[in-house]
Amino acid sequence: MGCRKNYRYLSALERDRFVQALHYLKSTGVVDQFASEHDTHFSMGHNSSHFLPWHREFLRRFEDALRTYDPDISIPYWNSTVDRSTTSPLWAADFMGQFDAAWGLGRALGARSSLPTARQAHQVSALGGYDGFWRDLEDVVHNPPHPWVGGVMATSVSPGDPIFYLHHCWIDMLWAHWQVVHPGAAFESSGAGFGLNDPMHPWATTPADVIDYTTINVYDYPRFDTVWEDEWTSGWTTFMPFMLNGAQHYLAYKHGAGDVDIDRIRADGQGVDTIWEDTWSSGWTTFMPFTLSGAQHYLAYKKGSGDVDIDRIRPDGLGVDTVWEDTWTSGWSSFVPFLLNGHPHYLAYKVGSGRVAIDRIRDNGQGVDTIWEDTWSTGWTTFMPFLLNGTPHYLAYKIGSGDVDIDRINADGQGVNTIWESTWTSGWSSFVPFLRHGQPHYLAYKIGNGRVSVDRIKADGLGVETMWEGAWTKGWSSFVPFQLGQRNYHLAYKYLVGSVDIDTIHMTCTGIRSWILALIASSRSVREKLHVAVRA
Ligand SMILES: [Cu+2]
Repeated sequence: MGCRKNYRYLSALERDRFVQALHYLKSTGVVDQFASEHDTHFSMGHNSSHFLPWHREFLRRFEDALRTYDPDISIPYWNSTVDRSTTSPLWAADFMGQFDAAWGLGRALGARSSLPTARQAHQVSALGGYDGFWRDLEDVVHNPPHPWVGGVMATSVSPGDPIFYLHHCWIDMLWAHWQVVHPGAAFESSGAGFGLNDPMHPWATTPADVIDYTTINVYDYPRFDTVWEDEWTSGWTTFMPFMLNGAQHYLAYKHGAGDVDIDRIRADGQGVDTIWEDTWSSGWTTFMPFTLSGAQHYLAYKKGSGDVDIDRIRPDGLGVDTVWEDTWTSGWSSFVPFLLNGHPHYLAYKVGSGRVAIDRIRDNGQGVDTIWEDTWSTGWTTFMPFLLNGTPHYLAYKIGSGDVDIDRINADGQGVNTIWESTWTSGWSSFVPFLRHGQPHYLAYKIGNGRVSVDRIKADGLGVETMWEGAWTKGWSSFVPFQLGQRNYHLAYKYLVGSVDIDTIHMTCTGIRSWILALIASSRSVREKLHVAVRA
């Protein structure tokens, strides 16, 4: 039992150990044996309902062989719908790149065929029956990467190229995910000799023996499960999350009507309870939360009129009190909160003029002081704050042009430094931050076509890596990220139709690891038993 991860989540040690084990198995002839077995029994493992279980068993056996070199190895996976570049770290000399010349693989990356798309993978995964699922998974998603890599990988001895195992690990993961999402879908035989209890030559193993992937390995990848859904009125424009008395709350506001609610999210994530409601003037465009002396506050601003308030949320959540008000110039479109030396600050930006300022909120909440000002280009629509090595950063994005930056806020609050810039496709409308394995990640979403991506910020802040991509329905306008226990959630809402749901982001391997750690902490004898079980 192990944790199969995206190869990008391998530590340097795990990566090197995997590479060394591959070289070891090549030197002992095992790699060539596996390639020859795949060739000999090609018709057993392809174009039939045995395709998925046959390769699951094939991978399990190869993984067992790798574990004779080091028992902690699990095969990592390559998601070819997101990792599409021939200059990806996948093909670097310290990883898969070194095998091309060393093993005479004759690869020609990208010369023939093209990789499957996230939308194709999503469409296949949405199929309800096993018979349709395996056929399209094999044909549409599994086949193209073989000729895309080229050389040995494009032939029936493809397991002679180690990328085969990373590719098939991902295919197996898609099957595992499909099994979780379609618990009632039965195995369907494609013909005589390919049933649930028919042996998969050259082994006596049957599909029934491997149908439960959790008895073999678990997969580590972001998975979104809806835990609650409902229909609300349409028109909620703002959701400002905050914590009160240990519970997750948010303030919801309708820009058009002025309706305002304070809702509490239930401790199990199964819904929300409105604890206070009122009607305010319309037109508030920003609610930026911060804490002062342990009390939850926010700055509210109307982009149209320039009206600004600092309000304090009552300790019981039953309403708010205005502690300061003023009128500013109109047009401030973004407020990015951060802490400097424990004091709440924010960066404010006008999308129309490019005007930018860093302000410090006074300790008594009675107003703000501007400590830096500048003028940038216009058009930045998103600023997603995150911490890297304890220092406030943000990712800035222009929905119109796709320009993207990662900036670091200077320690004295006197401006920012751009540490990375690039250009993406246009149209990303939401960036929802969360932590995974202690590293900043975010979910990015396009309201126009439903495209969704989970990206990780690189440890040095010099760019991001896409870990997963998919397709949801269009029209989600607000995402409220929050945590319950160790688990990440978000509440998602569609402004136009009022649909709302709460999704949880699963982190399978982390869950298992923390379960094991809890057991280890609980007793020494359990630890000894567990040690035996984990090794077994
Ligand atoms: Cu294959």
